Amino acid sequence: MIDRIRDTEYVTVTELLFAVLAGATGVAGSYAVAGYTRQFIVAPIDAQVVRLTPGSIVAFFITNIGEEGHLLHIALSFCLAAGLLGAIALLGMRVADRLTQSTLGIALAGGLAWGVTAAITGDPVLAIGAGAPVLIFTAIAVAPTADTDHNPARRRAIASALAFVGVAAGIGRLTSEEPTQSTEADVSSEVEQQLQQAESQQLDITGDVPGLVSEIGEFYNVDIAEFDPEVPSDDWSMTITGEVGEDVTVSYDELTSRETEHRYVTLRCVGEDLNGEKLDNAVWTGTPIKPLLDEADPEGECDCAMLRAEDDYFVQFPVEALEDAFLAWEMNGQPLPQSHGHPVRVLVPGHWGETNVKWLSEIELLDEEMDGYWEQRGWHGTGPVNTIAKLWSTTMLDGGTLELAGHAYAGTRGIERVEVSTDGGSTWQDAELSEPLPGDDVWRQWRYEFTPDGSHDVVVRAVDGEGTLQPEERSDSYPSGATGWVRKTVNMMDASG
Ligand SMILES: Nc1nc2c(c(=O)[nH]1)N[C@H]1C(S)=C(S)[C@@H](COP(=O)(O)O)O[C@H]1N2
Ligand SMILES: [Mo]
Repeated sequence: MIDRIRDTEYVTVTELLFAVLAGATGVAGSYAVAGYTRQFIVAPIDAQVVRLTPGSIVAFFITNIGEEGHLLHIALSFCLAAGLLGAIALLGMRVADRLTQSTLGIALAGGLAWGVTAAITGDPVLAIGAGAPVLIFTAIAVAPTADTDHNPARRRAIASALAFVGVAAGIGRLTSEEPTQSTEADVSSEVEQQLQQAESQQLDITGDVPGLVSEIGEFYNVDIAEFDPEVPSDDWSMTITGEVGEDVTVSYDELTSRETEHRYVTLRCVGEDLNGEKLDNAVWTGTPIKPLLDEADPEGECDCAMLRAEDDYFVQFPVEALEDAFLAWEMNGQPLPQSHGHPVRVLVPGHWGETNVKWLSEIELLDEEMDGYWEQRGWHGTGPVNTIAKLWSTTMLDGGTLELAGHAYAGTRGIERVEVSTDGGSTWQDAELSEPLPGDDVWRQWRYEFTPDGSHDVVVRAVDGEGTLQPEERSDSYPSGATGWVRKTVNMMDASG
């Protein structure tokens, strides 16, 4: 009723409904053609949301919600994207109504939805994915049949919008999949040798524990942005600038033609839980950064460097730590995957994950210290890693014994010993350890088998290569990395996996 006696001044319920449908299908259409990439309309909006969220709020979410906090900004960004496209559709409907010019209104809505999406994603072709559904639903909305209550046409529109969103979500999933390297890149014989060495030194563990080299698809991932930068190798360059004798810029070709090394390097995130799984190891191919730094001739007052990346990430730490660092362009013999920093990332031996800048674009030598992205948010994660022994599996074996296993890591200090207690810490035994892999910054696997008798309070702890025992005192990961010994109560009956 309201619809029919309305004044053209006001937005009708029907129009609002169709605006919502246009917004939702526009986002879905964009996802279908672009996948979960930077060309998806939500991506640039999310980047703005992340940029504009004050650090104190981010720190609050990290401490109170943790990992799932990022779902909030993603959900908000989806709503903003749908709201933007919906508002554009509504504008088209109002123009159609006020000027009694349906075609003009429809074209305006479709054109604006396309244009705005193209402008913010930078991809005019894929922006059609957002523009087309907005145009179609604006057209349905201004058609004469749409404007009555309890209209089957309206119901049909809702049903088809839902169906469209469903199908588009399915297609978008397929579009999102990182192209699998169909032709495995030629793995150099040195990398092949290192992968084999890691495999041969692996302990014979029955439980589900990663090998000494993590699979690329299983290597953990921490990104400040929901959508990874896409940087073609040919477009990449990195500049060392600031307080230097001379700016030095290298292109990808120049970098990869320098002295090449293959190193085992382990990474661990300062934000992970004590027994968390943000700890992995790979064989990385790259070149030492020291010769490049020497060319630039750092002369800053504070001997500190600010590293910046294509995703606007930045982190600052002493030049001294940078001198031992490595610029990597391959991981386990494959080109660096997009999610791990393609085309070039930094690997800093023994320091927390956050210093290992992905998608590196600039190294600026500073005159005075400045906080990096995480330090602005209260973390202290640029220094050396804490010592940790993980208890990643407890497995009942056929013979009635219980197998305990995991990895231990202490950065450049190395791991000398892992000790296991099955009585809550009263007595300790040495675990079996994998032979150390060559390298300054590599984890070791450990394994311990015993015959359980009822319930056991299992505790594990490591001793680093300097003979220092992993501290017992417990603290949360925020702000300086979790400390304490991993403990777990195991019952003979329920131990598995
Ligand atoms: N450019 C950039 N580099 C980055 C990050 C990031 O968000 N952006 N995250 C850092 C953090 S907190 C960690 S723990 C490691 C994780 O590296 P990975 O995702 O390859 O495991 O990358 C570091 N380098
Ligand atoms: Mo991290």
